Amino acid sequence: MDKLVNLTTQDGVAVITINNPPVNAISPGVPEGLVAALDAAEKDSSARAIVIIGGGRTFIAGADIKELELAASGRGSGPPKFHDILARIEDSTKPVVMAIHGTALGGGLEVAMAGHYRVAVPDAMVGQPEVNLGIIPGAEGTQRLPRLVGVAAAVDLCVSGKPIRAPEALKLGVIDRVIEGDLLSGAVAFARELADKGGALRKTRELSDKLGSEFVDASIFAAGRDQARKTRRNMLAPLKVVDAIEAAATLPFDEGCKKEREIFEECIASDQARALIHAFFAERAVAKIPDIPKETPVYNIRQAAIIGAGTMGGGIAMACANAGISVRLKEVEQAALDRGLATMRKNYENSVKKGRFSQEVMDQRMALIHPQLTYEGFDQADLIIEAAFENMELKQRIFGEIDKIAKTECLLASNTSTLDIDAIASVTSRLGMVIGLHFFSPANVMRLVEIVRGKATSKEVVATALALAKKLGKVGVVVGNCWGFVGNRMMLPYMREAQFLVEEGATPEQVDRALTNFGMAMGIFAVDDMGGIDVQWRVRQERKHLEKPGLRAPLMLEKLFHAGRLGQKTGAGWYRYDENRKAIADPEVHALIEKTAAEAGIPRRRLSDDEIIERCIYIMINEGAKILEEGYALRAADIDVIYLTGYGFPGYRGGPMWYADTVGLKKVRDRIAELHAQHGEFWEPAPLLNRLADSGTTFAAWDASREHALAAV
Ligand code: 3H9
Repeated sequence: MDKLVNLTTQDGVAVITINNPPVNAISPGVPEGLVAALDAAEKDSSARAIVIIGGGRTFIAGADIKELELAASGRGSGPPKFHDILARIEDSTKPVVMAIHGTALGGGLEVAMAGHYRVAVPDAMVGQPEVNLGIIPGAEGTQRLPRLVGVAAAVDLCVSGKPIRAPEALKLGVIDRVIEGDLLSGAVAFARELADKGGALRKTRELSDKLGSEFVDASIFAAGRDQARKTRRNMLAPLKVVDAIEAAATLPFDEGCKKEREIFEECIASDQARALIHAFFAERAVAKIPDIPKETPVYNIRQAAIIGAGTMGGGIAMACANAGISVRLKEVEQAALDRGLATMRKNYENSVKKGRFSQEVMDQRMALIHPQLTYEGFDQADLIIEAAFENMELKQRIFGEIDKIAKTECLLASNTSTLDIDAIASVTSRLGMVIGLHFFSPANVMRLVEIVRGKATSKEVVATALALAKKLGKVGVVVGNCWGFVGNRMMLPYMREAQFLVEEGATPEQVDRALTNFGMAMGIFAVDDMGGIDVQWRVRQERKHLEKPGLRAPLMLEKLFHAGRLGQKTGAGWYRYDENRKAIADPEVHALIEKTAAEAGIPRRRLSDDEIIERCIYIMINEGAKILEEGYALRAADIDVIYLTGYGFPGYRGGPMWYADTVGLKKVRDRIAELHAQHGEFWEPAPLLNRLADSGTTFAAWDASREHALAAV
């Protein structure tokens, strides 16, 4: 028998175990192994029932996404087909019980639903997350799930892609029993009960009582499509999955399956699926650092200490507390500490109100955060994170102080978003223990952490930072130490170009609309107003001496700053804000822009949305190419992950570098060259971009070729 699938017996029940680590994906060989095991189990007269279980840490986490990647890019022999194995399971003459621990996701849940019954441990998760990959369930999930849970719940689960825990799955009807204690023994006992009871086997495909009526379902499908449009803007799969579920409610099972397959094939052939599958693997590749092997020892982070209880410090404290890490939170003044705590409490209360977790959980988390005005207890901390104001002198002073207090094996991290981590480390006696941990606001929510590796940062410290990011539920991306690191370094030219666009004739709202239509979570001017015009202004002052004389400088930032329009916090910036912080286009700003442009002799014209997108996105891509070649990012895909998880770049476009590949690097470079001719130096094509465009290749291919070279480091 194939070693991917094993067959044993326990108490008169055949136990089929899938062993395809790490997550028991349905790779080639697994369906074949399952069929062989089922055949053998049925022939075995001593086995009265069958249990299918996952070996290792999980049940089945889905179809093998590597297979889907091949199918999406037109390689391989097309997307896998699971119909035969599903029918084989469902048509088994002996009761089949699926025993779920870990996750049953996507194809994993689809296999489970072909069983006659399902049991799960309390913390198991089940779901149809395919929309996150730009596809729909393609193994009859859209047909079986509504038969188990009803049309409304199926629409919700498939459109949101969110997995649910076993107790909720039980309530909905996805599973039949929650097993406390040993899963296999519980599943075997349940299978024996079923065999004792006898009678016809329950086949999911034959159920219909939850499929509803045409009249009721119509409003559910309409609401589902609304939900898809709102929560998954511009995406194909979340809308299409509703069509597939509609087929389940209106067509016989086999025809519904055919319809599902057509839609699945349409989705997997889309740019969106390719981009989202790229994003899936890119997110996992970032943790692989060529000179830092997986076995690198890491420091155990049990106690953290944070300096600064402002927006960043408070958010980081919450992120730590959410992961069960106790935190000392230091401020200089009681009032600031009180403000920080009040904000944290309010954030937690909102989560409790929304039902995300209970009051008890909130109390536990708040109890892990210890506010204080001194360095008391900092000598016990495993990690100290400085989250003070973005100022080198201040940061160096703090690092000088904590270096004296912290124990030798304590990591010293700065949450700086732009500053030189080596200069910060230089005031300490432990260069190897210093690292940048650039969290993004709100730090308790945003998934990205840029891990800034200084020239002396030790491998163990980098490995610890990566492990910590994972523990906090975040994505840590290791970046080099240059101004703004990767994310903000690319953001600077993006913001500058957006200002040039309004000086030349666009309005802030036109630019923002074009960007959000492109898929960005927020427009750049809305981002500016949220972060604070004063913050931008201060960054500019610090870098003014680096600006070449004679080069065009954006004009509006100064004007807004001196007009006291500092963004949301003053009720006005690029926009005006009402009492609910809703942005409203402001004729005063339009007038100020027109006056500024006239004074500077900048001719104004009508700009197309296409030009806005090209100038905002291509300028980032060009900077990204420079960053890559200079070695501040390891891979183009790392830059993508930074923009997808920290800057609201749309997942279905795969990140800026992937997007450049899909447009075609030659096309991108030629347009950049045109803009260079029109607008000068800022647009000089990056040498790497020139080379890749000339040789007709892609950033993805460059990553792949370098991956071999890096592996040899
Ligand atoms: C589907 O099922 C389509 C069907 O409807 C029908 C088709 C016809 N395949 O995330 P981790 C790898 S679509 C291949 O770090 P965690 C992953 O790349 C699929 N590989 O662990 C990584 O490899 P490496 C629907 C997979 O504990 C390693 O496993 N299912 C797959 O943080 C560890 O992953 C999903 O969308 C896969 N399906 O999280 C679930 N899954 O070590 C996708 C994982 O070489 N998976 N790998 O970098 C997940 O959400 C998480 O991996 C999971 C574990 C929650 C399971």
